[in-house]
Order: sequence, then C-alpha cells, then structure tokens
Amino acid sequence: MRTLYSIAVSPWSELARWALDHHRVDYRKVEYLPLLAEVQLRAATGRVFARISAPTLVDGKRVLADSLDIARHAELLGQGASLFPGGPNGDVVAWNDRAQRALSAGRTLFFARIADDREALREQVPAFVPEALRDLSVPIVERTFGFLSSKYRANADSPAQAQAALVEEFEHLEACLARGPYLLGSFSYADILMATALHFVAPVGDRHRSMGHATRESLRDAALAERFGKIAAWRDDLYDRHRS
Ligand SMILES: N[C@@H](CCC(=O)N[C@@H](CS)C(=O)NCC(=O)O)C(=O)O
Repeated sequence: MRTLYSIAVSPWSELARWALDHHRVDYRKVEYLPLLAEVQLRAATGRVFARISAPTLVDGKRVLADSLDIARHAELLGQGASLFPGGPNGDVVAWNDRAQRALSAGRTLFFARIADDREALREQVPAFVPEALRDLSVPIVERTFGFLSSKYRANADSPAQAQAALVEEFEHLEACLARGPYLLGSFSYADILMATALHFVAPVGDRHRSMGHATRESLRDAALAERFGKIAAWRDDLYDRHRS
C-alpha cells in the first residue's frame, strides 16, 4: 500500500491529500512529526542526505517528495476528471509558483504568531500523548517550531514582505476569479492550490479541517481575512463542491 507522510495541519500536505482523494487513489496516511520522525522518514525513503519535508509519498520504489509531483502522480494513477488541463507542465505550474510564494509568506507570519501562543503550541502535541504529559510536552513542540523556523528562514521574507506578498497574490487571485469560479475554466489543481494557500490567512471551517480553537486563531490573519473575505467564500464553496 502506498504511504503518504503528511502533517495534519499543514497546507502542503492538504494539497497532496486533495489530489489523491480527488482521483480516488488509495493510500495509508502516516502523521509526520518534524524533527522527531525525521530518521523514520529518511529510512522509509532512502533519502539519507537530501532535504526532506511533508508531504512525501512512497509508492513502491518511487518516492515523491513534493506536493506537485504527488498531484501529477495521482493524475497518472487515479480515476475522475483531470486536474491538469494542458498537461502536467501546463498552466498549473505557474499557479503552483504563486501558491508556493503565498504559502511560504503565510508560514513566516504563522510561525511568528504561534511562537507566542502557548495554547496553540499545546494543541500541536500529538494526540497519542496522554493528558497528564501534554503540558510537559509543550517545550518539545516549541523546539520543533524553532527548528522549522530556522530550516525555512533562508528563503523567508520579513513579516512586512510576507504581508505584501500575500496581498499581491490574493489580489491577483481576486482579479482572476472575477472572470469565473475556476481559474482554468474547469475545476483543476490550480483551484486546489490557491484555495489551500488561503489556509494561513483564513483557514477553512471545521467541517473540512478540524483543529483546535487556538490553532485556528494562530493561522488566521485578521486583517487579511477581512480584506479577502470574498475569496475565502469562494474557497469555502470550492471545498463544499469538490472536497469530499
Ligand atoms: N515543496 C514542498 C514544500 C513542503 C513543505 O514546505 N513542507 C513543510 C511544511 S511546514 C514541512 O514538511 N516541514 C517539515 C520539515 O521540514 O521537517 C511541497 O510543496 O511539497
């Protein structure tokens, strides 16, 4: 059985899950714990020195270590309507670049917010940790976020640049959506990308992604969520129609 290493709260993992689910591809989900489970993921993928992250899909001997590659793989394996009009290297690729820029900017702001929010950090303690040990585990979660912040610092913007990047990408999205509800004429991976990129500004409701209240608040950017309420509503509608 293929195995998807993913992080429940991470939008990059949601990209892979959505594409696999859309194409009704069977997979086993393993929750990846950054830092703590790195050795396990390296062992499972044979990527001893290469940079690793979630999502990573292991399908027999194939290791797909990027959400776009996983979506392309799902397209080849699965059933249902194509998510890549124009082929695997078509217009979707430019949308992937835009979504990755927005996600990376969103992550910068999210990491800054969660670092000061003990309750949101506590909610990240894995579910298998018993209640009596959850408070004691918060420093481990803090260390994990510290590790991730430094891992991604090299290509991170300053908070002001991150805000500006989000505004630019979501204004562009808003302008494109004025032409119709689907970015490439019919439902495609481009829609999945941009809907998911909104996660760090206005996370989708509990009906689709359940998470703790403090986690949800630390993902939200109140000012941007208000400014881009129209595209958040588009995203909610897209989830209702296309995310089972
Ligand atoms: N290019 C990758 C980026 C994925 C990514 O940035 N994943 C981060 C989300 S925070 C991650 O898994 N971090 C955990 C780690 O690096 O150990 C993709 O789109 O799949």
